[in-house]
Amino acid sequence: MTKLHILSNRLPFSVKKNDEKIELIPSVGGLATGMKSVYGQFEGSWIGWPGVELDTCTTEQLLEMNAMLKEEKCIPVHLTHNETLHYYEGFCNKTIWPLFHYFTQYAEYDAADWESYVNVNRKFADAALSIIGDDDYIWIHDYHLLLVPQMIKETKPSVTIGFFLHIPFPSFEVFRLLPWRMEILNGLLGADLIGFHTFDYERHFFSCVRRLIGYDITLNHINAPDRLILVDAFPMGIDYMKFHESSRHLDKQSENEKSDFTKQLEDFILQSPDRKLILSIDRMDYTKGIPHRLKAFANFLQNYPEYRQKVTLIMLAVPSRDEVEHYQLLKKEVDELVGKINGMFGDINYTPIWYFYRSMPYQNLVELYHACDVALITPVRDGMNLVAKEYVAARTGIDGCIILSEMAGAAKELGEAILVNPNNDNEIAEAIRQAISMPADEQQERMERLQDRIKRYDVFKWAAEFVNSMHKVQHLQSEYNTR
Ligand code: ADQ
Repeated sequence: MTKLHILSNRLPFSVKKNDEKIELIPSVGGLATGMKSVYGQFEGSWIGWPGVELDTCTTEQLLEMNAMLKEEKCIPVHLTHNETLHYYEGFCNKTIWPLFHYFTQYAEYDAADWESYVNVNRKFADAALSIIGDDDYIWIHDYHLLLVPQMIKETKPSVTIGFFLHIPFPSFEVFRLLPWRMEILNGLLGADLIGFHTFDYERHFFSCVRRLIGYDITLNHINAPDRLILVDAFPMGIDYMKFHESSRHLDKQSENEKSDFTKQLEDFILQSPDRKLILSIDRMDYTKGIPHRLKAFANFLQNYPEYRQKVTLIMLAVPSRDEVEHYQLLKKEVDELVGKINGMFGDINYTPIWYFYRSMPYQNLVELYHACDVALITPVRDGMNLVAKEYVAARTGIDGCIILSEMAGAAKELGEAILVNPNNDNEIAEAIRQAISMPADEQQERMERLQDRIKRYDVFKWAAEFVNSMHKVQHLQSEYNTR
């Protein structure tokens, strides 16, 4: 039987070490959910880093961890502290992440980080090569593993390799800044199918391939000397029904079934029923546009004093990559801005911004999506942005408004949202006013269309379409080779 293997930086489990005991915690992220659906149909393994550094484990812990992961069909790629420092924190998060999100001034070009990136990609490729059969499929994920397609293709050319990039692919003028641009492009071109969230990223990729490598491209086929490579847009979806049903459950639950969190939210809304709640949720990342968003909210309160006391911004920021300096500086800036705005516009009865710097359990996340009138999502760059889709799925009263940055991949699909330029504080302030005063029938009309679309192209459809295209590319390649 043909097998489909998955390769990603992290496994769908996090390993926790409690009092020397090993525990596997399943990941609830979109990728793990989507993959489970295709994973069940094929035999195969998931290859990735279990999330603990090799140097911190005893031999017994390592053996126990490997055995537990094997039960889950997971193959660990163990990384040392030095590797997480140079490969992950270094090349992935200080070079590729800022550059691909157009933060060219943040990108560092460090030869030691690059060397580590090559070595770790080789480790992942070797782990895959040790288990894949000649006719198997392998689906590689994201910017951590850009060199792996070529490394596998060179050793096992008959394997069908798919690669999906979860972040933007930048324009040629930005990509060309990378000292290792040729190695990265050639690494990716080892794949048979390359997927992006949007057509724009695909277009930028084609332009880099044309200008740097010189391959001919017809429609969405790259005509490489040895084979055809298919490139396409696969906008990632979410598990719509999971969010929608969880939210429906909130509508139906009795008073004593309600969580403390829901009761507190309801009490707060009851104190002032015409109060509007605006929700902001992201990882604490400079690409997410959090300082601009806060300044825009301050502009809104400044320009429309009649809404003071009546609008609260609930801002959740999940700690992320806090070992990297730019993230520490961002956290400081956000802390200060929240303090400044609350100090400026708040009083004993009114706190304009509720700020939580932590991860939230899924249930609380749904309760917030369910309770808030507006989602304010204004990244300066974002490959897709799943929060926007989760908010749509969790609206059961078919009302609610989204203010969405045009720089998020999701904007291509969510045309009924209020689209804004995330750098324009005044435009965002106006959008907030428009959202909280939008007539109910207009909200409903927009939300129904959004829900139809997000429901139809969910994460299961996304994963299935990618795998179908892996089948399709095999046929295209055999036609191409017999020409
Ligand atoms: P991210 O940059 O992490 O993903 P996003 O797509 O918004 O961004 O996904 C964040 C996920 O984290 C969502 O599922 C959300 O529910 C969850 N989350 C956010 N805040 C949380 C909190 N406080 N507590 C718990 N969970 C929280 C990368 C790319 C994106 C791309 C995705 C998928 O940067 O552009 O959409 O991959 O391809």
